[in-house]
Amino acid sequence: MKQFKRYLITSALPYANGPVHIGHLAGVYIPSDIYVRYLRGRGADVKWVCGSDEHGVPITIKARKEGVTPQDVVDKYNKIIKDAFQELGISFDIYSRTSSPTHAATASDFFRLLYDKGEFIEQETEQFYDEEASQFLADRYITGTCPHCGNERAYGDQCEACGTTLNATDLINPKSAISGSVPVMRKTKHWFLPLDKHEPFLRQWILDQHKEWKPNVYGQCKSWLDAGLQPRAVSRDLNWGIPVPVEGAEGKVLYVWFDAPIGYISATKELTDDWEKYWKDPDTKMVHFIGKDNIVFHCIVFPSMLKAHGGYILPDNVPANEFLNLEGDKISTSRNWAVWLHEYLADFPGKQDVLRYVLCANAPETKDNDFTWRDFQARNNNELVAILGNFVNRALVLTTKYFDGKVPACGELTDFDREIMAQVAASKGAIESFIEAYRFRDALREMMNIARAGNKYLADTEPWKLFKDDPARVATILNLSLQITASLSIAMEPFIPFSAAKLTSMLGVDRLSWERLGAADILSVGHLLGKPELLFDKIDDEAVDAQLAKLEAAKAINAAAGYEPAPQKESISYDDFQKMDIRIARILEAEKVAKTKKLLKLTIDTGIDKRVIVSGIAEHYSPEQLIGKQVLVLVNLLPRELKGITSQGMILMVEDHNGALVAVSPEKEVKEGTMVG
Ligand code: B3M
Ligand code: ZN
Repeated sequence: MKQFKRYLITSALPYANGPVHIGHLAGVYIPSDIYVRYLRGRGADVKWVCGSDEHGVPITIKARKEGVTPQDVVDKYNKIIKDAFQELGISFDIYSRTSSPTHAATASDFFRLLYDKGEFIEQETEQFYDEEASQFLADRYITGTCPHCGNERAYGDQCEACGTTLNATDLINPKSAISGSVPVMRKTKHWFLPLDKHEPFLRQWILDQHKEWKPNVYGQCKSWLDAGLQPRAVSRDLNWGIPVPVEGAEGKVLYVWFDAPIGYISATKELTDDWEKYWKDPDTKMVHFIGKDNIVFHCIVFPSMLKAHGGYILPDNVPANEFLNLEGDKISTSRNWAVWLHEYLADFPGKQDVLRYVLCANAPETKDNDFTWRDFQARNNNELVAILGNFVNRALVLTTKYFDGKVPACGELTDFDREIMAQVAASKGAIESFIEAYRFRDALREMMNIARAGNKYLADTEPWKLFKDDPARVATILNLSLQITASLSIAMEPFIPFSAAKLTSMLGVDRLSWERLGAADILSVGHLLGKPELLFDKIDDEAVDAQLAKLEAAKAINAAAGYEPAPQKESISYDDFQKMDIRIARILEAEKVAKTKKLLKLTIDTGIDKRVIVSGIAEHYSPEQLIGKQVLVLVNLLPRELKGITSQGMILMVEDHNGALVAVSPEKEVKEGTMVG
C-alpha cells in the first residue's frame, strides 16, 4: 500500500437551510472526527476542512417563505451548525462557509479556467420563466398538479404526496410559486460539464484502480458509469450564488453543486498558506467523508472537475455511509422527524459522548440503520456505564482504598495476567486496521473490548478478597488494571474524547500518545492518581419518554398537515357527539401569561357566561389579533389549572403543516352562545 506523507480530510458541507441532525452525524461527522482524532493521535500531518454550503435554490425558498434574505438564512444556520458541532467535540481544523470572499474568488477562478480551456459545452435550453417576476424559475419554484396522484401542490422537481421525482414540464397546470402566474417557456443559455468525455478516465480510475472502495460506493459508481454519463449543467438562472464569470452571463450563477466541493479548496486556503501541498502533492492522501446521496458528486462530478482543471490530486477514498433512520422511519427535515443536534445538546447537557458512542455503534456503514431512544438508553446503561465506567471506577477506587491513590508496584505476572495484557496490546493493531479501513463500529467494539478484558480481569482475580493475605498480589493486579485504564484513555479519545479527557485527569496524566496504547508501563510506580469520579451515569426512563413524546408530537403535526393523513378515529355514536357542547363565543380580552412563551389568557363571552380560557397560541396570534374575534369553544370541558389560572374550556384550532395554529371561526357572525352541531 502506498505510504502517504500527509492527509487532507473533507466532510460534506452541511446545507445551511436547517440545523444538523443525528443522521448527518452518524453518516459523516462522527466517522470523520474519529478518523482525524486517530490520525492526530499518531502524530500525522493532517488537515480537516468543512464549512456550510450556502448557495442554491432551497435557501432562496426558505428565505422567501420567512420573509428574510438568503444571507439571513445562511447566517442563522451557519451559526447554529457551527456552534453545535463545536459543542459535540467535532474537531475540524476549519469550519468555513461558501459565502466567504475567498470561496467566491476560488470558485470563480476555477470556472473561468475550465471555460478558457474549453472544458464546457455551451447550450441553449428552454426553461420556465415567470413574466410577472421577470425571472427564470427553478423546478422547486413551480407548483402544479401531480400527473401521478393528482396532488394539486406538487413541486416541479418532486411530488411530496406520492414521492415521485418530476420534471417541471410534467406538471398539469404549472404555476409560479413566486407570483402565482402561469409561467412561459423561454430560451436560456447554460454551461455544461461533459461528463461523458471523462467517462473512460473515470472507469479506469474507479472501477480498475479503486476496487477497495466500500461496496456501496463502488457499486453506485459502477451503475452510474454503466448507464452512461451525460453532460451536466453547471450554471443556473438565479440571483443567489457566485456569478458566472463570463461575459453575457448576467443573472446566472454557478450551480451550487459546482461551487460547493470547491469549498473544500477555499477552506484549505483559509486554513493555511501551504494549501497547495495538501491539494496538489500526490503524497497527500485525500479522503471525502459523505452520505450516500452525495456519492455521484464526489466520485464522478468533482473528480471530473479536478481532472479537467489539472494539477489537483483525486481522493484516495470516499467512505460514504448509508442512511440512519429514526424509530423505524426515514429522517425528514420537512416532517420534523429528526433528533436535532442543538436540541440534544440542550436536553442532555454533558452527554456529548453518549450520543457519539451510540451513533458510532449504530453507524449505517454497510446498510441503513435505525436509531431508537430505547437503544440509546440501553447502550448508555449497559455498555458505557456497566462495562466501561464500571471497570475504570473499580480500578481507581480500589487503588485509592488500598494504596492511597498511588500506582502500586507490579510483581511477578501469572499466565492469566500475561494473557489479559496481551489481549489489550493486540487491541492496538486491531483498532488501527479497523479505523484505517473506515470500519468505525468494529474499531469502537475493539475499544470496548479493552474494558471488557479489564472487567473480566478484576472479576476473575477478585483483588478485594486478597488484600489481607496477599497485598503484593493485589498491588500487581491493580498496577495492571491501571495500565489497562491508561490504555483505555488512549483508545477512547477518537470516539469519546470528553470522557477520555476526564479519565486522563483522573489518572493524573496528560493526554497519552497513541503509540503507548497496550503498553504495560504507561503509569510509573508511585505515580499519584487524581480523584476518581464516575465517567458515565444512567439515563432513566423519564428522559427517554420525554424524547419519545417529542417525536409523537411531530407525528401528530404531520398527520394534521396531511403529510400522513391521520387515520380515522374509532367510530362514535350520535350521543357521544352530542356530549360535546361546542358554542360560538367571542374573545373579549387577551393577554400574555407572564413568564410563558406560549400561553395567552383569554376572556370570552360564551353567551352563557364570561369566562377565562388559557390557550397555547401566543406564538401564533398576538392578543390584538384575537380581541373581538368569534371562535368555536368546547365549553363543557372539565376545568384545568394552567400557571395558576383556571382554564374553562377549549378554543378549537387546527394546526397547519408548518405547525402554525389557526383558529376556527364561523363563516358569518353568529350570536354568542349558539350551539354547534
Ligand atoms: N450540501 C450535502 C447535502 O445537503 C451537501 C454537501 C455538499 S459537499 C460539497 O446533501
Ligand atoms: Zn404525486
